[in-house]
Amino acid sequence: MSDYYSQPLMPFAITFDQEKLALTPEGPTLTRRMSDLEGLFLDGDSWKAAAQGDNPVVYSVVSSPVPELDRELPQSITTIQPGNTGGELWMTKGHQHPNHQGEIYLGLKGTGGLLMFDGERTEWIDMVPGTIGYIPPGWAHRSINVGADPYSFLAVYPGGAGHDYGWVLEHGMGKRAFTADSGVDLRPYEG
Ligand code: M6P
Ligand code: ZN
Repeated sequence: MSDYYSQPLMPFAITFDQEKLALTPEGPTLTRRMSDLEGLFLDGDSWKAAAQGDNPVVYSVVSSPVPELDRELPQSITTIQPGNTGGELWMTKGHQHPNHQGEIYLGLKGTGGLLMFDGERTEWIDMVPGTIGYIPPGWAHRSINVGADPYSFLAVYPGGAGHDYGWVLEHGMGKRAFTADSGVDLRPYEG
């Protein structure tokens, strides 16, 4: 692996399989279970029961083999399962980019939301297949599945962007997304 990445990458094609929502060639994959989402759901008791119970997979991330290095442009597909914990819709951990670089998300399948927070303002973009959500520099971002089926999106981001998860634990995301009879109930963060 390290030898491979020590050479500049040559141009290459990546196959996007629309059925399997997979990228070939494949890079690293990431699976996040409920136990990986400590401190994120408002209802900590429900989170603990789920994490200590069947500890379901909440989301997974597959990627192409473009490395997370400065000036590279990695891509990944995240699939969030449908569900809620204490009424709060299943979501990614969410992160800030330490050097405030931008990112784009493209909705692929299912319905979701892109929640962004710059420390003061909160923005929400409804994500359906074909929606490009633009994450400007300095906005922390979290994705949420608002539907009854898995929600998948493609991300393209600067390789040196990094993932600051502590920022979200410290500052929150401005709002939380809960189940509602129709759509999503966005509530102020509190806790
Ligand atoms: C997208 C990208 C990735 C990110 C993933 C999961 O695919 O933004 O960089 O890792 O979503 O989100 P998180 O890292 O917040 O768990
Ligand atoms: Zn990001």
